Amino acid sequence: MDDPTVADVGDYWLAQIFLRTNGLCFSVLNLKKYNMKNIVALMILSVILFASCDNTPEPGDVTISLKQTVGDKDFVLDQMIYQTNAGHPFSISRLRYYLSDFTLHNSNSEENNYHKEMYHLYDKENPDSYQFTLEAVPAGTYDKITFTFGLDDEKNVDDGLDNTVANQNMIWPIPGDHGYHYMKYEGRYDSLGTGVIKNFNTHLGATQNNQNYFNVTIDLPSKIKVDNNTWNIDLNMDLLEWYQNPNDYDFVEYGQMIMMNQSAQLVLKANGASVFSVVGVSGK
Ligand SMILES: [Cu+2]
Repeated sequence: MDDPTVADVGDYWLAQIFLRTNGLCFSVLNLKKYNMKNIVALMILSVILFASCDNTPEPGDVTISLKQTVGDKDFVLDQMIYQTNAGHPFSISRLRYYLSDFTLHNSNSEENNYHKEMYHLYDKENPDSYQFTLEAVPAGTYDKITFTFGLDDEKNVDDGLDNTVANQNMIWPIPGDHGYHYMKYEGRYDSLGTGVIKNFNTHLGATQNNQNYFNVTIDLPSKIKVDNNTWNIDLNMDLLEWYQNPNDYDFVEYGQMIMMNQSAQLVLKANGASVFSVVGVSGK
């Protein structure tokens, strides 16, 4: 065999660069000669190997679908078919609420949690609001979610949200306060079933400088593995839970308007800890 020429040595290092660049995919390659023909063959081979070895996980989307129940009953408007522990049959005429700042917890490493600063307004009267999507969630395995019920104190200021009619309709009107309602949950109740019908307005928000939003963390019933795919999480609000566990909330005791009643806000906030659950996870 002839001594290596200068060109052959150059070819050798080119080959080395290819080998090292694509090193993950090469285990054994024994090249005797490093002429241009071999280099071309090596390039083609490396492309093939690289493509076949390249299964780097890709981001995906996670859709949150907002559901509601009332105890063991479906949520329907304007039917007096529900009853609180305090003894009042009731119907529901309106439901709007904000959820914000979702975190997906990565079961491999908490450092890789996905966190999105955002807000979403659910409105029973607007089916477009029944779901929203967290886009381009990094690849990973996620096993629980955290979110804020309502709006944190950074968002919950005057003009803190986009200037839409829907947000305008949620503005918190109490003089000296700022921001938006976290929730408008309204209806009628039949006082202790006596036939005396009155309104209730479960309007939650930050009143008199008290921040009443809270965070909720829920373990997913099954893990989601994001890799170039779309997942759906069904997130349920049990509307009856606002009025029980741990406190039996009595419409009569707190009256029709609770926007300036911090003790009512605290009772409802405590009950709010158990209103949310994940009732379904699907994807592939
Ligand atoms: Cu209000």
